Parts: sequence; structure tokens; C-alpha cells
Amino acid sequence: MNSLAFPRGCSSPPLTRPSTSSRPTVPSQARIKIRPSSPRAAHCHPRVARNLSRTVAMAAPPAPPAGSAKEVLPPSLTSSSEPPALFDGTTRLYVAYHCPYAQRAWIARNYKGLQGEIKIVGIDLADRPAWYKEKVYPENKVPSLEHNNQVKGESLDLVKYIESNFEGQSLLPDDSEKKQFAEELLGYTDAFNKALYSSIVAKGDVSDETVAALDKIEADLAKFNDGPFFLGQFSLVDIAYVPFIERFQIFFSDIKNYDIIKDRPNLQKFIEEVNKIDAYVQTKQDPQFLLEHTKKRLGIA
Ligand SMILES: N[C@@H](CCC(=O)N[C@@H](CS)C(=O)NCC(=O)O)C(=O)O
Repeated sequence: MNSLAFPRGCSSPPLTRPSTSSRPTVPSQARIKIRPSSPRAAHCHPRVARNLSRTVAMAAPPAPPAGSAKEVLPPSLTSSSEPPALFDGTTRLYVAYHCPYAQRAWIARNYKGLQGEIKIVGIDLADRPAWYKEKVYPENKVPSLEHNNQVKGESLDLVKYIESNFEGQSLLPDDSEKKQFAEELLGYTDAFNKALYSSIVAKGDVSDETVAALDKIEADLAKFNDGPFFLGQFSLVDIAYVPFIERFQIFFSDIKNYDIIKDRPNLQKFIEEVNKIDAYVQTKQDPQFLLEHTKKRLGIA
């Protein structure tokens, strides 16, 4: 772990979950304990503390709406876990709790109120059960959805599939112009993610490409002048972007000392308002975990 490893016991604890009473229950396998990597970190070096308070201020989500119940999630299944009773008629959404793609389908399922109909199955990607590839989803990725004796994948397809094949609040407005814009925005998500990740993995300042991608989103949020969401109502476009915006806010703050919402009031409002939607808040993971996991994966010291 690097010098930004987060110490425990600092006066303002970094990136930790707020009170557990307001958080979804996450299985222990989905968490890691971040230990101080060095005595320096353990004593809250001022630079570390500065970084921490900065990230905390930006990343800490507000409490979920009053009265929202925590969903108890099952522990992630590992190579030593038996498969569930596959193709027994149960609809299952296979996720990794920290995966932003899986989070999209998970938010859609929550927003449509399908907690009773679509069962979440956590998969430990680092210790993946062999049966997942062999019997469930040959692409061996998450998310996948087992429904009607078939398994489908690809997060954006799944969000649309959930919208079209299940009851619940609509994830798309009726307006045809907005529907067309939705397709455009969905088509841009990979480019957006690429433009942002490129700065995270590169040395030096945030690139013009990254800034332009953020500015584009800022402008897109104002297209219909009926924010805070892209299409005037919470929709599958918000679902497509929010897991990544959530992560980029954390990563850019910590790794690049760059505040993605500075001078972007629409993005700031979007983040503020989306954090009031329980279907999304229920899927959020510990920002500190997301940061460390991603740094490790990308080989960022
Ligand atoms: N295009 C896919 C990407 C899914 C994806 O890459 N998921 C990652 C986890 S975040 C995964 O399963 N990785 C496992 C692997 O690539 O072996 C989607 O949108 O669903």
C-alpha cells in the first residue's frame, strides 16, 4: 500500500462508511480492512490527513431517505461454494458488490422494487467459483441475469431487459426526444469512462480529454433544463453513469487532487440528488475500499 493508505484512528476517519444504521448490509467478504502501511501513515501525516479530509468531504454520501430498510445481502460465493439451485425458476442477478457494471443492474432492480423477484447472488471475482463460468455465464463476468431459464449479460442490456421484462417504476420518460437522447448518452458511456480512466493511469495533470468529457456531461445534464437528472426523471441513463461518476469523484480527488464537481454545478447537483435515491444508495460500497481496490488493479502506487 502506498503513502495514501488510510490510517485508522485519525480524528476524522477517512472514507469510512457513515453510521452502519444508514448503510446497506454488505457481506464481510466484500470488505477489506485498510491497515496503515507505515508508521508515518499511522500517525496521520498532515498530507495524508489533508487528502483524507478532502476525499471525505466529497465522497461521504448523505444518509439514505428516512425509513429505508437495509437489504441484507448474501456473502459472496467463492471457489469453495456450491452453486445455487440453477434454473429452478428463481431469477438471479449475479454481481460482484464492488463492480460498477453490476451496480447498474442492481440499481435498476432496486429502483423498480424487484427485491422480492430478483435475488442478488454475490460472486467473489478474485476467487471465482468454476461453476459460474461452466454453468451460468461462459463470459465469466458480472453482471449476469438468470431469468426464464436463460442467462444474459452486459450491464446496459440488462438494465434495458429489466426495464422491459419486469413491473415497476419506469426507467425511461415517454418523450421521444428524451428517448433518443438516452440512446446517445448510453452510447457515450464507454468513451466517457475511457476518457476519465486515461488520466487516472497517466502521470501528470488531468488531460484535456478528461476535462472535455466531464464538461460534456455537465452540458448534457442541462440539455432539457429540467435537472438534476439527465432526462428530467431518474432514468437508465443516470443508472449507466452514476457508478462511474461515484468512483471518479473519489479517484480524481485522491489520485489527482482534482475535484470533478468544481465549476460544474449540474454535476454537483446530480451527485447530491442521486444520493437521495435509496435504490442507488443501497448499492454503494465503502469509498476507501473502492479506491484501494482500483489502485491495486491499475498498479497505481
Ligand atoms: N461490458 C461488461 C463489462 C463487465 C465487466 O467487465 N465486469 C467485470 C467486473 S467489474 C468482470 O466481471 N471482470 C471479470 C473478468 O474480466 O474476468 C458489462 O457492461 O457488463
